[in-house]
Amino acid sequence: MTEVSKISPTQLLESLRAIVGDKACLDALADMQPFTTDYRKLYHGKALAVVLPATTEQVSEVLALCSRNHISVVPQGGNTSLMGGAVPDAAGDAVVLNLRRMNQVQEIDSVNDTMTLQAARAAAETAGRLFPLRIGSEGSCQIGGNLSTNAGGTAVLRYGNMRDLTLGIEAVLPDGRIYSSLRGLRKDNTGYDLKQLFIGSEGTLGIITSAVLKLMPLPSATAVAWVAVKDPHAAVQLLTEAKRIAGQAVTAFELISGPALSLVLESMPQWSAPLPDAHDWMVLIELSSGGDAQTLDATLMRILEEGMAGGLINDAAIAASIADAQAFWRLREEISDAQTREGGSIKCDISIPLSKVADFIAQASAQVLEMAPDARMVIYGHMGDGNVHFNPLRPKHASAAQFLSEHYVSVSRAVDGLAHQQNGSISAEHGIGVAKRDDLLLCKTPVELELMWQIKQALDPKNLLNPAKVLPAPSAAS
Ligand code: 2HG
Ligand code: ZN
Repeated sequence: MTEVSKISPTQLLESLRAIVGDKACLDALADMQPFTTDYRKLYHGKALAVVLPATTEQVSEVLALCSRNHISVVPQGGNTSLMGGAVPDAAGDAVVLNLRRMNQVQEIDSVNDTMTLQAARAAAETAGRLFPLRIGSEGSCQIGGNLSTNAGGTAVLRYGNMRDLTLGIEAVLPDGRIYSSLRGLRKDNTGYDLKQLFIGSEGTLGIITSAVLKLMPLPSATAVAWVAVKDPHAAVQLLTEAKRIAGQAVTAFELISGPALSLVLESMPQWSAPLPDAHDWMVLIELSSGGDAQTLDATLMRILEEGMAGGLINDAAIAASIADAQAFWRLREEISDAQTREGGSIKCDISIPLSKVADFIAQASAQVLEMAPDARMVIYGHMGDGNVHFNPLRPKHASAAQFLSEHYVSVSRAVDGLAHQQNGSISAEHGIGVAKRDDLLLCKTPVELELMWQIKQALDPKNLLNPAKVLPAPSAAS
């Protein structure tokens, strides 16, 4: 139970300003609004103040101050969470701590192949290295948010997610203490791997303020194709063939349903489809390597020819230039924002063992269409990881409010339930936030829930850091 704060709002503001400076502490409603509303405009919270510290020491002092006075803190990076994970609730008794000023690259070590934090891709490229995390919100999300949500995206197939790409972190604990493992070691078996507790914990255990990230060689050749496949089974078979032929060079393998592409083309009429005809299922394949472009082009051609010969592929377009490749990727990356603009999307972020993913899509689609026969089946995602964004969208004739009130609960329960039954996950890469919090009760065992609560209690005994996110209330389990 959180104790009631004894500090007055005026005293709190004065103390926060003494730590971060006047300009970095906002309390006017209009100034705070961008920080208290989530990216999809589904959650509208309130805050006592928004602070924007510039150093780890300032984060530590803010947390210590809030902890002493029993004030909750909601950490925030680029505020791009799709699950409402980075905004406060409507009670108005929390401080939002936004980390956007903490964006310095401290060091790039090109011998050890690591770099210390933020603006990672651009800084890595300047040093002739690749930081391989690739997600749609790249322009606005922040490395701290990527770490706290264990972000994935379109290149996990080749390079892994944030957990795989991180060698060390620095995090401020809820009481202001600072934990650090910024040593850049690739091997270190000295007890528990504490950094992995903070990565993916969505700011409920500590605030990540710095990180040592893995870098990769910058590829010298890239080959991209937009491919119409017979169905999701054929897509899985094509992926297996692609891996057999191209091995490690297979960098991305994204599934896109016909309705997903149509939605993008309707909202961006100036863009064109890569193939002349409409197709029910397509994949976007990217190969990359450190070798020469001709060899990689020939490898891609061989994958496509064998796929055609095997009856897996109906048609394909190969990107003839970097501009073509970017245009293909732009279509893929726009799907999420096109849904946000359209409104009325039921987001299920499923992962399933690859061997079962095509059957899952067929079964889940049949169930959803029985409940909502006119829904647009916006299904897409990172097929290579068995991660499907299964997002039924309102039919054009229904309003978002009408579609969601009628179908949100039953459709997401059915889709998530099917995924859970098949050993899948109900949140492969978007995290839990508030949107999926109570669904953890359905998919985690009592032992898993108990361990999570015990960890939260050990690190944040006053329950002040990003409260009511991720973990369902213990009482909800009984
Ligand atoms: C993507 O892969 C993102 O585009 C967003 O994970 C997915 O909006 C979504 O459901
Ligand atoms: Zn995704």
